[in-house]
Amino acid sequence: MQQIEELKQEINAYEADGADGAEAFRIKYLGTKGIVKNIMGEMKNVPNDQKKAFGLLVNEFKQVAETKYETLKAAAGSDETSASNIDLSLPGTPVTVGSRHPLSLVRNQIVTIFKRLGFAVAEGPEIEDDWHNFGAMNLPEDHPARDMQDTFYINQNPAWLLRTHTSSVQARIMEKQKPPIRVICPGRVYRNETISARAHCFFHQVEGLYVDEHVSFADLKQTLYFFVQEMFGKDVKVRFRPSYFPFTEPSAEMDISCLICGGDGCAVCKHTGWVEILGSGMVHPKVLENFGIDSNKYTGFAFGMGVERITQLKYQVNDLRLYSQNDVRFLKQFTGAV
Ligand code: 2NL
Repeated sequence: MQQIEELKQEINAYEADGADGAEAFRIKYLGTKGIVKNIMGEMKNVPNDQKKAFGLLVNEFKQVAETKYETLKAAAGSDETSASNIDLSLPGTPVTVGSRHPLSLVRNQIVTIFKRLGFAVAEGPEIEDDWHNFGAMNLPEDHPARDMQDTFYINQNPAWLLRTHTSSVQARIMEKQKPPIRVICPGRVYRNETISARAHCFFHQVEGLYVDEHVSFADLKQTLYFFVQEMFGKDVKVRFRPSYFPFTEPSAEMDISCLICGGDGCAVCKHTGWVEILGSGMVHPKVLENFGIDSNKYTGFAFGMGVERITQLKYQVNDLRLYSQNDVRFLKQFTGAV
């Protein structure tokens, strides 16, 4: 009984800060292993003639503890909402400022340059049918690109696939629109590759198409030369190498002089002084005829480039996986880039 009296005084003098302090009080005195429970357990040791008096005292003690707990809890609640406790002179909580993804930055730069040349921008579905992705583009039925090993087909309906290039978007434009057509199509494309530093199962492409009367290979060369000068600076040199695509004839790949060594030869250009940046060509007459465009009256050029590749050259990103790992240490390096 003497001890209970001391504990009561201890409770009255108890000071606690905030919700955590109130909770600590509850656990100490009112918890399942707390002091109140403990004292109640002492009842069995109290002589019979004193049990009644002890019981009254314990009940009173319990009430004192409960009242104190309610008081502490109320004080903690009002603490948090009370304006007088806010120190307005403290610095604010820092907000992490995000930045645009490097691929978005470079795609925007590419799009802006072609817009200035009068190109419209078009987007289309990432899930396509065989016709828009392959057939209309003059890829024969047995072309290796159509192979399961190279293209993702949709299990539920193998007539659908993930587009392997954004040519399917230009196909949808030519379906609806008659020449003149001047359009660029940025977007994500998919290829069934084993992921490594140099290959991924998806990448980002910008394709362009220009169809009108009298469009020539000279137009193609000058347009793409203008593009790389705007993108990489006036000092850049270009060269075209003959190539092959089923949807263009003739076809050419374009190289630019190596930005790292200025053409002297280094690891990036594999000591050739040149790096490949895009594929291009004159639109195959069959592709035009697939959309009812008279290939005797109209000609066109088309090109396609990988945004990852352009970004690699512009920002020296040497592992493709960095683009999709979402590592902020990588992404933060592009804060402030426009
Ligand atoms: C590439 C190379 C290329 C095209 C894409 C194209 C589109 C139409 C008609 C004809 Cl609608 N051609 N696109 C032409 C040549 C090359 O892409 O993307 N390399 C990464």
